[in-house]
Amino acid sequence: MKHPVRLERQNGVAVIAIENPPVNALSTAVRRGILGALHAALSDDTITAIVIAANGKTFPAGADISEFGQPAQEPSLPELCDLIEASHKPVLAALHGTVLGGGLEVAMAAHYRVAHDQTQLGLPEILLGLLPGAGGTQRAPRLVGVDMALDMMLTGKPITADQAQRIGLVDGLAGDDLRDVVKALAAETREVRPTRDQRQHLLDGKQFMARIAARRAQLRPKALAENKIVDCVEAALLLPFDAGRDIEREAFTDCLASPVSAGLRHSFFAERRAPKFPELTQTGPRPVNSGPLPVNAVGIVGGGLMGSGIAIACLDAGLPVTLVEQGEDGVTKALDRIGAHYQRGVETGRITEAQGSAALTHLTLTTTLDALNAQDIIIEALPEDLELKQEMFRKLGGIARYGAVLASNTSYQDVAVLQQASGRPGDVLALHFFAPAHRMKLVEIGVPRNVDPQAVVTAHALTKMLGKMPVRSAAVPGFIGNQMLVAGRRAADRLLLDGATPAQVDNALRSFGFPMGPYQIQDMSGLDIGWARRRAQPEDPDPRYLSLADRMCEAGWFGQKTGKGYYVYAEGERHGVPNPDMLHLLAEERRAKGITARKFTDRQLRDHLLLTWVNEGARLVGTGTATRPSDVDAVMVHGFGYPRWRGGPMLDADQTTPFQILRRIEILQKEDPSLWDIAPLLREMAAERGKFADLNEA
Ligand code: T1G
Repeated sequence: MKHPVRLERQNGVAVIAIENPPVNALSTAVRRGILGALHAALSDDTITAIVIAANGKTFPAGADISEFGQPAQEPSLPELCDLIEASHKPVLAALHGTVLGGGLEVAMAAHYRVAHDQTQLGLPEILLGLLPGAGGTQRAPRLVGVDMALDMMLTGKPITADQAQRIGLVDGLAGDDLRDVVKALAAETREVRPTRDQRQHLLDGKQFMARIAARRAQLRPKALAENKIVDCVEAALLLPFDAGRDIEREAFTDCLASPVSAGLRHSFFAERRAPKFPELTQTGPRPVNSGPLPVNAVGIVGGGLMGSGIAIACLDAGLPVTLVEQGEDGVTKALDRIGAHYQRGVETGRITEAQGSAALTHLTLTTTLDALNAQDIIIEALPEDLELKQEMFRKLGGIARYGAVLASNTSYQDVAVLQQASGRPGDVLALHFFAPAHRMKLVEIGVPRNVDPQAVVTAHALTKMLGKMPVRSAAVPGFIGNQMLVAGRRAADRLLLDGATPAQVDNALRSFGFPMGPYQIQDMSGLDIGWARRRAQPEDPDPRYLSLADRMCEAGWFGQKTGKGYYVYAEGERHGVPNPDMLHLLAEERRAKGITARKFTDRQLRDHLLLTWVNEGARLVGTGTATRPSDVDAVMVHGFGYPRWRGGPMLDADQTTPFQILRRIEILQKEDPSLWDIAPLLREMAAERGKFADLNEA
């Protein structure tokens, strides 16, 4: 492996050049390389100044997050930063790209900093449930003052090079000649300037402490990393540098050990692992007729809620869209929906008038399906009716250009039927967007067995162009997300049958961190949707099937849209109160089934659903529907509001251990055999004392 750090010497200046793509993360090898180069430069009498720079996309974008949780390796980043700062020769940092976290801490330990004018600089550790652990909490307030330091650390948001220069975080800016500018500056620099000795922002202790108190008052007491950040910045004022740095070290260790940080770090990697489809290593995207991109024009069939949302996502990515709707009325409704989105964007200042109109110039609305004869991908977004979709794919098969990809936005129809209808099965797959499609990052790509891998790569490329996170699923009805959802709902309904109420289940999941509970969500999306699907399928033979939702729909209670569902909603209200008539129907159903209601604690309700999701996730991974357990986590977090700082059900399972999970499910299975079909993979994991994380590198 090429050494990740090189030392170049020129005209008395030593350049320590880091090369550890893709983001020059400060791994153990990089830290050792920097240390070795630093020692060599310090002991070389011909060298009068040292430059730290990086090749490739960016100056280090942080510590190597993948090393956290492993035994610490010398030199630690804090030690390395202290050695850089203690250099008896001036050290200058040449900054470019996204200088984040530990990367910015290395820069702040240098004596001078010059940034390329397009550089972003930030301390985003809070997004990982951490804090800057390499001296950042002590050096940032010394360089930029208490307010800016706390802003950067508590929001995690980067600032521009201009802002950084204005607040004194960098001493100067440069263009593409950054490296030469910094080398020239180094050649004439003789003075060291240790950041730890900078005191200009610490002189007004009273004002500093007032700012600390004000910030502390805004924090939730349980927000560990946020409170620790304020404590460390307070120490920067009150204590000598080394004592403050020791407090920071302790605080960092506490945060690193917290479940919140474990969950956020898990999510960080899960979101980057999910888009790693096997097809990407096999082939490239489909050839296109015109344009430089894998997708240069998109066709959409259906301008309803989903079709319009998908159109907006494509228009926002600068892609021309041809949207086909039925009849002039359909076209008008679609245009109203899409136009209203851009109108709202202009009114709220999110976009300019010009941006709104530019996006709309890329939109062609038509009633003519033949207009879809040139696009690189066509996305069908019709209602969930198999015959309707089948007929559409039959038509598209004869209209779409040779090589175009045909994607269905279906939630749970059988993609194989659409492949067959199209007459070109190799071109057909599913692109399951989540509503609202222009905002939700998650897109499930449903991959049928006999689809052409190039078509998958083209669909994957489109999702990345839209700034989304593609997750691969076998093309089975419901893919990953809806199968997890249906399993959870089935388990929740069993809890209602046995004595819980919808409000109790909703409250239990909200206190776990979900924004909404399953029954609130069903009221919001409309109970009639699930009802229509159930009526299209054979009657559920399960004696413990809860027919409450069917009874409610028969009574015309569809949820928010009818003002009555699991909850009753006052006019225009989105928050309802439990529907007493629903509770009456529920009590009747229990009586009819001879069930005496029992009490559940929040914890019991929550654990019951968690165990259901883990078992279903294990089934989806075991059957190859999902590629890896962390994909199931990414879908639950980004599709259904599972708290991102918890990582997901499969991470939760690892923290309990699959062995324990199986034991607990076996107890529940005795009480309710038909609900618990234990996934073979879970049994395997338990028997081997393994962890689901062992399968994440798949
Ligand atoms: N460590 C290890 N791997 C990293 C990494 C990091 N810090 N940052 C990115 N990667 C990997 C990522 O997993 C992916 O891998 C590839 O790089 C491209 O990432 C002590 C404790 C820099 C803005 O939080 O915000 O320093 O998929 O897809 O969209 O105080 O990566 O190729 O195998 O995101 O161009 C603080 C996290 C760390 C920055 C680039 N730093 N990274 O975005 O690429 S903690 C961060 C990002 C720390 C110190 C503390 C983004 C990016 P793969 P990507 P991108």
